[in-house]
Amino acid sequence: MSKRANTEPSAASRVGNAKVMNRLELTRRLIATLKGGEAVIGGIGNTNFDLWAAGQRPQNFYMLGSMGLAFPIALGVAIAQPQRRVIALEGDGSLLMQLGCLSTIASFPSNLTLILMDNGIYQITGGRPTPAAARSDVVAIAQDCGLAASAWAEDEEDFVRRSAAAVAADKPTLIAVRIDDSPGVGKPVRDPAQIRERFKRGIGVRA
Ligand SMILES: Cc1ncc(C[n+]2csc(CCOP(=O)(O)OP(=O)(O)O)c2C)c(N)n1
Repeated sequence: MSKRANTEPSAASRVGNAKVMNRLELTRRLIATLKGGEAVIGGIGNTNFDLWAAGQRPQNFYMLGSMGLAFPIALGVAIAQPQRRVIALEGDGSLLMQLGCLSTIASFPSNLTLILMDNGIYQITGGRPTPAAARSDVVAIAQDCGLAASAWAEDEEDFVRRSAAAVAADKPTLIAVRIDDSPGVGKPVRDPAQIRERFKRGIGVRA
């Protein structure tokens, strides 16, 4: 594990006793709890790769290209389909690109759950620490933005419990997890039109 990842005391102190976990393991556990129709939006890079590796559901959307768009795209899906539960997976560096979306999301009565995979680094582009890594608590930020029930998951079982409760709730919530610096595993097809069309069929807006 890199010395810059979530092993430094400064990072540990801002997230309490949360265990350092593995993105793929958590993604698999999350997918295993789903009932079937939930839309799942993966962010650019590793969250996307591990979502692909956890099983290629037609209700999954794999963001390519720009950081920070998983949560905003998921908000759009949640607004368009209020009966559907929507879950978005994003990296901590990517969220920094669109931090304001948390306030926007909190202002909608929403069927949306946000999962924040926090390794403290921009893993996929070389592992540099994010500017927030040593000083900012993303759960405190989310709570102050209005996502009041947001929380750190302490371990894998706590993650499953908290994410299932958040998905079932009628308000948007962010669940953050500390993760290690493992790269994502899957290799999603890099064809935006194909990803879009499959997702549209998966959520019933394309025959
Ligand atoms: C707007 C934008 N800036 C920069 C990049 C290049 N880039 C792609 S992924 C990435 C790092 C992502 O970091 P994070 O979201 O923390 O995920 P991790 O790689 O740590 O899993 C960067 C800098 C990009 N794709 N889009």
